[in-house]
Amino acid sequence: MKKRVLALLMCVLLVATMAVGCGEKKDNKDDSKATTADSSSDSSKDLITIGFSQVGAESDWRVANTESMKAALSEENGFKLIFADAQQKQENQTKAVRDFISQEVDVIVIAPVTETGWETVLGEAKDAGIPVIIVDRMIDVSDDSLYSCWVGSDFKQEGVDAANWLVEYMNKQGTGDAEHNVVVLQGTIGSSAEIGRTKGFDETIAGFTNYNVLEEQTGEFTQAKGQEVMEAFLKKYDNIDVVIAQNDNMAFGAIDALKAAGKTPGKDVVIVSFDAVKAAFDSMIAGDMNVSVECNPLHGPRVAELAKKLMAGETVEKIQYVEEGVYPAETAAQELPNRQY
Ligand code: GZL
Repeated sequence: MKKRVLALLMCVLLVATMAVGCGEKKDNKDDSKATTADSSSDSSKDLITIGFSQVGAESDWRVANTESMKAALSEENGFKLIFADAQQKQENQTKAVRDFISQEVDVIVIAPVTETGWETVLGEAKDAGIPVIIVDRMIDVSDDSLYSCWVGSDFKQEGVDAANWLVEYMNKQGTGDAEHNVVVLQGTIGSSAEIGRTKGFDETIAGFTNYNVLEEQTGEFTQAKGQEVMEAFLKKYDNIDVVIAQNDNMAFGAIDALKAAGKTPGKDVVIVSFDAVKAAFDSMIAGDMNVSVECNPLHGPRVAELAKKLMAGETVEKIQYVEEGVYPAETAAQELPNRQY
């Protein structure tokens, strides 16, 4: 009898021990889940989640812009970045913004491919209470409460600076009064960079009747398309002596087309470009390009600062221009070491 009682007691003891153990494991499991949740909720609580819709990777400028944004919107700087590359298609940006809204990000940042088509989706972001920062190119909306602020360049001024540099250069060459025949490789049609640079250049050069703009056509801001359009221009016109390329990558394509046609870019055909990326300085040092009008892509730190201010409930300045200059070939060698992109 005693043995049975003892055996029974042992069984009860064993079952009790197992129950407590599971409980502990469960509790531990719960605790571990709680710990993970706490730490992840702690970490997610601390980090500002940014949904960033980028135009694409079409140019050296864009690559530098993306690098600047990713470096500034890093975890060590207090951000969780969700990055979406639109591959130069606005429909991809609209989808990305809707994804950000469904993920309930804290701030949406958009580098818009083109200026129009933003009312609906930004209305959805506003209804969701998510602030929007526009960076680089601008958007054209009737209600500017759809975005909190914009950081970028004065594209029209860039176009004016290019025209003024060209006229001054030709005057210095002693051909200021001669007839000059200009072709323009435009950026993505409808993008602020294209709209501003075209308007600024065209309106300024129209004041000089000896400058004839033969044709303007988009090279989509890419080197390949820029070369293709320049080849077509060379088949159509035999008197081109100025090429305005609305970014350096299209200028590189135009330079290749001119050399293939037996021309000497930088000498018998003046090459005026925009962006002023490092490769443009190499091209100017090689004598292929005459000037590059800077377009500063280093928006990351400013966007990071703006996002933190918006999350802190501060109001921020609506329109914020970045600093830029004009870089002629004559100073390219001394400037190149200072270039950050
Ligand atoms: C300008 C930017 C333009 C660059 C191009 O701010 O939007 O897009 O000039 C880039 O190189 O593709």
